[in-house]
Order: sequence, then structure tokens, then C-alpha cells
Amino acid sequence: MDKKEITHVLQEIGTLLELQGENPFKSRAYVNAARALELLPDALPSLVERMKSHQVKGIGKALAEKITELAATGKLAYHEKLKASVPAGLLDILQVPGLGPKKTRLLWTQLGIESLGELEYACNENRLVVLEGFGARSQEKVLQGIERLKRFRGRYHLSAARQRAAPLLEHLARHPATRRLSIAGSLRRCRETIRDLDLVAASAAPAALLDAFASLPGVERVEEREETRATVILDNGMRAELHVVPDAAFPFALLALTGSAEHTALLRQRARARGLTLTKDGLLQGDRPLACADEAAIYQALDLAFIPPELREDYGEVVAAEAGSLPRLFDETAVRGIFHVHTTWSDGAAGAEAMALRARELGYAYLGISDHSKSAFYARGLDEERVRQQAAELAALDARLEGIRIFRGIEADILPDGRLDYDDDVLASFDFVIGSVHSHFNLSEGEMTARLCRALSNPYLTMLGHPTGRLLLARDPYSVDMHAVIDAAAEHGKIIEINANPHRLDLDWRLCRYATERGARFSINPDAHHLDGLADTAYGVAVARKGWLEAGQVVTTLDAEEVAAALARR
Ligand code: DGT
Ligand code: CA
Ligand code: ZN
Repeated sequence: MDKKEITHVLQEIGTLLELQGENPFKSRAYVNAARALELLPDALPSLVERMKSHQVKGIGKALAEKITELAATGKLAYHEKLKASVPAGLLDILQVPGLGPKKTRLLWTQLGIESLGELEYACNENRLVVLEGFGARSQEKVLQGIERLKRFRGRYHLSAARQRAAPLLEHLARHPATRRLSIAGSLRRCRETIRDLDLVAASAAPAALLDAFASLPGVERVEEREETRATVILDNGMRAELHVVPDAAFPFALLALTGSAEHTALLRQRARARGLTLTKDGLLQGDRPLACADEAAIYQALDLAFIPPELREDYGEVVAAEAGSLPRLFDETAVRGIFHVHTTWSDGAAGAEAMALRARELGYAYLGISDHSKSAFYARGLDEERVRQQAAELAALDARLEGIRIFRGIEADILPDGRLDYDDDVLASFDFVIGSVHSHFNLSEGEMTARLCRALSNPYLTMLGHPTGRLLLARDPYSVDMHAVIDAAAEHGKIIEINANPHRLDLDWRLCRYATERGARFSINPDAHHLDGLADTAYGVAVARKGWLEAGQVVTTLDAEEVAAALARR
């Protein structure tokens, strides 16, 4: 290990000690030693020799021993032990401008934030606004800092990818050389995270279109350019690739570039079994190309019903398409109302009335408000007195507002033992109760499963909120037997939330079909913390589609009266 590496380790020890809340003198000793070492002109071997005889100013005996250990072995047991005692993600958080060890420690100890992704999520839920030493402005700055850091990371949320793809598609669609245009890849399949954007265009003038692509607003630089293809890097670091093909080849290119690779492999195999060859350029019978006007025609040529892009994951969709048993997917227009919305009563950024007006504007017939419950102190959760006050406000609002019905709910914490954090009479006073896990994520699988199953057996519970607790790109799901949880939900007639917040998308679409088999019902809930959050419902619809759900399984496709009846039966 050279001197630079050693000073880096010493500095990190100082930081780790501060993160642990150790005496500041202790951590400063390491930072000072690192500085002293940096300034000394000696080469490492002679330094180590001098340290052994206590001749180096600012470096005492204990430190000298540690430096010697580092120089000799390249490792330091003390450093390793410290590192293991602090979540690794905190060191990423320290990269955010304005967040030193003290503030990072506050985020960790007060809000349980252990990674950049969790920090971003907390900002979006306004957690930093009320945290001591922070505020609305510093929360905004933290978010900007995270945005800059993410530029160079690997994957993006579905929402970020959609937002960046939309203007690219809009501009390219207007270009005179464009005949057909589509998004492809994982974004078209609505995967929960996206590595890069894939676009396909049909055009007789690829060079002109690729030139236009390279100079679109938001494009920072061109990474690769070929005759019919260009890869660019957007100004947030995201990569986007445009393929330009002749119009007749468009459906084949779109199919191939939409993927998944597993799905298209099944199609190629099926083509071969029929004496055909399917490639990204066309469908051949011997040497003779078979024309297909669109993707549906390709599926038809393979004796298959059209398979929507969301289902192209090799999850049994080809067999279902052959048998004519694909699900009848629904879209956003089928969703009639919304549950799981936070307001300024807890950690939301907008009041109930503003949320209701926005929901009405978006065409929804009802809005189920559910602020946090009393254990969620970090989110200004409601104690019994504030529950009563809010009830009065919401009843008045519901009476006053035309054209939208307000349901009065709560997002109650599921305590570690599976109880909800209010007495039964309080729980009974709500129109609906969402039960969610917000703490004690580290239970064993058995304990967590028992916890959720007990909550699901509670007669006052209506829905299970964000069932696996995952934060995409930030936090894994807690360990839990989701099959047992789904069984319990089905047994007790409880609704399973599809949390539509693009950082969650929880229930995972991969579990939807099991839940369908068990007869479970779902609710697509945006978990909105601000006005724009209501529109996240669209991402929940994407999950429902990927999970093969039909409208009849989703309670928020019911009208207000029907849903009120369903809630009353909980
Ligand atoms: P991503 O970008 O990791 O979120 O996921 P995709 O699915 O967009 O993957 P990407 O961008 O590498 O490639 C876009 C599409 O191109 C992919 O969905 C299917 C097709 N593709 C890519 N690599 C292969 C491959 O090795 N074999 C086949 N059959 N298709 C591929
Ligand atoms: Ca891609
Ligand atoms: Zn929640």
C-alpha cells in the first residue's frame, strides 16, 4: 500500500468514527494523521522506520502501529471492523454535496436512511423538511445532488426512462424523414428499471434522421454512429440508441429490439418449426420474404394472437397466445378512483382539498386519503386526536365537493408482532385501512411472514400496502414468504396493493399470477405525497398489465358506489 492509499484509509476511519457518533477528538486524530502523512516528504519505508521510534510529529504510538500494519499487509483489522459496523451506502450519501458525516448520521439514525436510493425516496416523501438541521431548501439541494451522482450509475427507474424518452419520440415523430417510430427494449415492455433507451424508426433517409437524433435537446454527445444506428448519451448520463430501418423491415426490427431476448428466441424457434426463418430483418420462407405489415401480422404468421409488449418475458405468454387464453389487459382509462394518498396532515406536500381537486381533474370518481398512523412519528403520523380532527375536515370536504367522493382511510403501521397501531374502535372509524410495514425490516423470514399474515387476519384491515417493502435500486425486499402472504390475503379476502410509486412497484409483477391463481384482489395505489404523484397510477397499471391482471380483479376499476360496498364488506 502506498502513502496515498494509507492516507485514504485513515481519512475513511475518521469519517466512519464520525458516522458512528464517536467523540470528535477521536475521529479528528485520524484526519490529522492523514494530513500529517500527506505533508511529510519521506518515502513510505523510511517513514515507517521513523514511526517505530516515535519520531513523527502528530502520529502517536497507536496510530503508528496501525499505519505500520497497513503498510505491511495492505489491510487494517480495525478499519475492516469499523466498515462492517456502518451501512456501506452511507459512504455514497457522503458524496452528495452538503452532506457531511454529521448530517449523514442524522439521516441514518433519525430516518433509518442507509443508501442513496433510500435518501432519494425520503426526499420525495418530504422527510427532510421537518428533520432538524435540514429544511425544504436543503431537501431540494440534496435531490439535485443525488441527480448529479446518478448520472454515472447503471439503471434508471421506469418513470425516469419514460420522462426522457417522451421528448425524444416527440421530436423524432415530427421529423419529415420519419415514417414510423416506436420505443422498444425494456421500456416498451415496462420493466421496473431500465438500462438504456432503444428506439426504432422506419425511414428512407437514415442519415438525416440520425443527424437530427444526434442534435436533439438533452443529447450531450454521440457515443457511436453507424449508417443505420446511433448511440447518444443524454445530459443525465442515460444512453439512447436509435435504429433506422426501411419501412418493410420496421415490424421485424421492432419485434427484435423490444425483446425480451428470451421471448424472441421462442418465436424464432416456433418459426423454424413451421419451416420459416425469423430474423430482425424479416420472415423468410426459403428465400422468399413474407411481408408483415405490423407486429400483429408476424404473430399471426406464427399462428399466435398478438402478444402485448408487457407480456413478452417468457412467462408462458407464447403458450397462452397459441391457446387463445391471453389475459384481456386494461389501460389507465379503466381506473375509476384512487386509494393511498398522503396530505399535509402527515408527510404529504398538498392538502386534502388540493389532492381531491387534482384527482377530479384527472377524471377520477373517488379519492381514498390515507395519512400515516401514530407510530410513524418521522412522518408526523396521526395520533387519535388528530385522526378525529382530520375526520371532521374530510367529511366536510366530501360534503362540499361535487364530482368526487372522498374515502377516509389510514396507512397504519404493522407493528413487529403483526398488530396495527390503533385500538379497534379507531380502526373501525375509517372507511378503509391500509396496513404497511415501515420499520423493523430485519426480522427473520418466519417472523416477517407471521407478522404480515397476522395483520391480514385483522378484521379491520382492508389492504396490504407495498407488500414486499422494496425500494427499486435502493433497498431489497424484506425476507418474507410472499406465497404464504398472498395465501393469507386471499383467505381473509384482503386486497393486495400494487404500489404504483415508480420507486416501489410493489407487489412485483412476477407475483401477480400466483395471486390471481389464489383469487386475490388488487388495488392500484399511487401512494402519492404531492399533486403530481397522483399520475403515478399509470405505473401501477403497467405492473398490472405485466402481471396479466384483468380489470375485474382490481377494485379501483369499480365505480364509487361499487367500491364503497366492497370496502364495507372488509
Ligand atoms: P435493458 O436495456 O437492460 O433495460 O433491457 P433491454 O431489454 O432493453 O435490453 P437491451 O437494451 O440490451 O436490448 C434491447 C433489445 O434488443 C432486447 O430487449 C432484445 C434485443 N437484444 C439485445 N441483445 C440480444 C441478444 O443477445 N439476443 C437477442 N435475441 N436479442 C437481443
Ligand atoms: Ca434497453
Ligand atoms: Zn407506506
